[in-house]
Amino acid sequence: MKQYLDLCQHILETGTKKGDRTGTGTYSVFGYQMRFDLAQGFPLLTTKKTAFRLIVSELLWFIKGDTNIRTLIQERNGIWDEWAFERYVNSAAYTGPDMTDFGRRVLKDEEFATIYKAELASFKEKILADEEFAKQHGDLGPVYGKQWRAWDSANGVIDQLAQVIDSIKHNPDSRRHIVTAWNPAEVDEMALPPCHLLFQFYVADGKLSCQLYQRSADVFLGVPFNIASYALLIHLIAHECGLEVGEFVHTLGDAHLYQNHIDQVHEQLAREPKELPTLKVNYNGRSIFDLTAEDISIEGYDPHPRIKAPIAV
Ligand code: DHF
Ligand code: TMP
Repeated sequence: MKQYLDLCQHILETGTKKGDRTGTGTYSVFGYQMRFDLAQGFPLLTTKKTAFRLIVSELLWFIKGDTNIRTLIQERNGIWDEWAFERYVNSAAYTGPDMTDFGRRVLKDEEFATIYKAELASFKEKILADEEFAKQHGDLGPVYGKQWRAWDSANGVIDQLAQVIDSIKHNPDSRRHIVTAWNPAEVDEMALPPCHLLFQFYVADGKLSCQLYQRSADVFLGVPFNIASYALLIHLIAHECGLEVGEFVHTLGDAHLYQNHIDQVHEQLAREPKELPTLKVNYNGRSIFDLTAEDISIEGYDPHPRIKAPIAV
């Protein structure tokens, strides 16, 4: 995973100081590409323990076409909590303490952080306990799962994922193996417009490759998840189509390090990468649409310890 460390180094050396939507501030470069040969091992960071379990849970959630965080919370996956919570506190239904600008205030104001944590915990409890509440307030809008599996069009609902798998199987040479999550008609309804927004598959020499365009990349927190998630997706689709795995090509638009991640990045850069782990999937003749988290695991993963960092909301 030298590619990833090179990206961090590149941003530290050449990045421009740039403001951003969250008010955190970043160092940013525009346009960058990494390549991962999946035959060389599974690209899960070894220089920082990365929660593979959460990556699997999120990817299966996309694949099932789900957009509600209830499923994630049931799987003890909190990675989308803040974005559902933000919608809830901005809705008429919310009557609790003032949560304006909670993402920033939680970092600066300890008293507020306590109130916020309690409020978020009770929100999550309600999502779990009350199905009706979850339907209303647990949904992130028409995000990835919706666009991948049920893009609304004048000609009916389009299952892009099923279609692309079909086209890889039956017309491997095609240059149109594309899935896009960027639906301009619906972007405004999404809790967060898609960051990983368009991917294309490519078949050559019996191997399946995929290139992703990511418009915005939180290099310390988001990108390690994004790399492993798409690597896993390639493995699953390759198996489904009777192909070997090829390369993951990761193309980034605004690639940034948040200013409050810089110490953590230096700590990580000082570490020596270790051997990459191996992916194990128990397919048992099932399709990509029927796999569960228990079927997917990683072997030989011996990373350096986790490095914590605050997420910009
Ligand atoms: N916003 C921002 N600013 N950056 C993101 O990467 C991001 N990613 C989203 C939603 N919004 C985002 C969805 N993916 C974490 C990782 C990926 C992710 C959301 C959150 C994260 O917090 N990772 C931590 C903790 C993981 C854990 O709970 O163990 C990490 O250290 O990897
Ligand atoms: P933005 O919508 O203003 O670009 O903010 C989104 C932030 O989330 C940005 O820092 C990129 C980051 N992000 C990732 O890096 N990967 C992801 O998968 C997601 C959902 C977000």
